[in-house]
Amino acid sequence: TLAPFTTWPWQHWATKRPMMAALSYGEQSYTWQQVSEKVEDYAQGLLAQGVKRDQLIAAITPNSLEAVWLLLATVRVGARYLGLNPRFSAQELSDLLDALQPNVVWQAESVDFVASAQWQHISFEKLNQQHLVPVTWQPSRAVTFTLTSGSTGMPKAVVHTAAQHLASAQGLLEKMNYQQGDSWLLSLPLFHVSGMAVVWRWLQQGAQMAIPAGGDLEQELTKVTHASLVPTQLQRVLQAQEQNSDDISTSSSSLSLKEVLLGGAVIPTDLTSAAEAAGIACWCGYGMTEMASTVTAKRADASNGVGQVLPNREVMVKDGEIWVRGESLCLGYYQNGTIFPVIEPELSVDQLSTDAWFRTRDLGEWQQDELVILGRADNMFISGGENIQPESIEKVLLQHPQVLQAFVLPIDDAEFGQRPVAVLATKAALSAELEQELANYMAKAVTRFKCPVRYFTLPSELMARGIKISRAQVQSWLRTQ
Ligand code: 4YB
Repeated sequence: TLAPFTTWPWQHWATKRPMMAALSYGEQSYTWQQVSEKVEDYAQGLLAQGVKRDQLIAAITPNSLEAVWLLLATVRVGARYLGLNPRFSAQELSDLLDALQPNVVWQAESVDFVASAQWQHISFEKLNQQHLVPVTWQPSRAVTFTLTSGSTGMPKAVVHTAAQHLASAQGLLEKMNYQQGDSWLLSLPLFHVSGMAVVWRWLQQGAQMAIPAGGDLEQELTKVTHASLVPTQLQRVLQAQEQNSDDISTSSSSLSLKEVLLGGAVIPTDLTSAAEAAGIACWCGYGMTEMASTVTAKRADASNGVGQVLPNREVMVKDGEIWVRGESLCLGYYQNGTIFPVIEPELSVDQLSTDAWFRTRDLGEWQQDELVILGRADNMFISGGENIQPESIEKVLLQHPQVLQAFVLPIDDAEFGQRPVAVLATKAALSAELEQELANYMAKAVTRFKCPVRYFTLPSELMARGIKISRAQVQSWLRTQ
């Protein structure tokens, strides 16, 4: 039951509710009418610079008002938007541009990287032409390429249509309550599916979206009703609140928040109960780029599951692995100018069928009607003949009051083949005493072979360059220790 858009969602809302607030950025705000006009302006600008339908526009930018205009204008002219993390190294960015061959590149002024002159750069020069944009609303057109980093190698570019994004949004919004007067903070990057999904929920619902204008997340959260957060962001917000708890004005500050959607990584129940106690209604989600974000969700409770499957998707657990499909499943991965199906090669009979399942490589099980994520198949290692699923140990470490983030990784061992070590972010610095305390705690909590044999401090240079710390990067840092 998708909202029957017969035109671009922003034009739909510009007709239905022209004067209603739609978008805000700091002190600036735009009604649906104004959003629609801006998108037309920027679309004209793109056409004037030679952008054509089906072309690929790479945007190297943090979240900004301009990034949102560019995204919508790209969709408007029938082209495709590819967001690139401005904090990638120059080498990584050049490699990605070489691999994906965008037709044009746009970089925010704040971005240091200088893309080679081989790429045509576009700008936001104002254009007063009144050309007709010769593209009509077709929900089945590919509109976005969203990068997803596998466990190794180059990130993959996941291709979605507008219909797939809207199906994802619509299904989630049957559970979460996001209405016309509500505002969802674009609190995660547009170059990641979690940020992209915020935009499509906004478009689906005709509600409001807020683009953060400053660097202070806690401050931004006081102005909105909804936000998408990874668990570490919520953790930092709660910590900041704790520190300000003497100050009445800030301690009650996040109470305009009605609902927060969490996801992207293990969501500790300690964290959600602390947030709920502070008056923040938490939703726990499980999703992935290929499915245009959330697949299952629930209101946070005492159990560590990720809830039930949302409308428009299906989940199957087969031999301990999670498989997914549905209306939000992407068209495929983009490589060498072609879109390849994301489904497994061994399922080639189904390859062209619309009901093929995507194998997530996440391990999971059903517990009392809800899905529980047990880790990723490719993280498993063997120590002295025993299978070790690092996430099961990380979960226990995270329950220790001093532990903020935990990675359990294998190191080579002459006797056991491999043994687990822990790389941690802790509240207080990791002293010999704290290490001993953790070792004692773990000895009581898990079987002997699962006890980390060493503890390391997570180096700050590995922390959050994107929205997640890459396990592969922690592993390669560990090799240098
Ligand atoms: C998990 C996990 C979980 C993902 N427990 N492992 O709109 C949203 O749904 C949203 C809101 C807030 C924050 C993030 C999101 C997302 O979209 C997250 C989607 C995502 O992380 N996509 S990804 O392609 O970068 O990674 C997918 C992988 O992440 C999954 O295959 C899992 O391994 C892991 N993951 N949610 C444990 N709740």
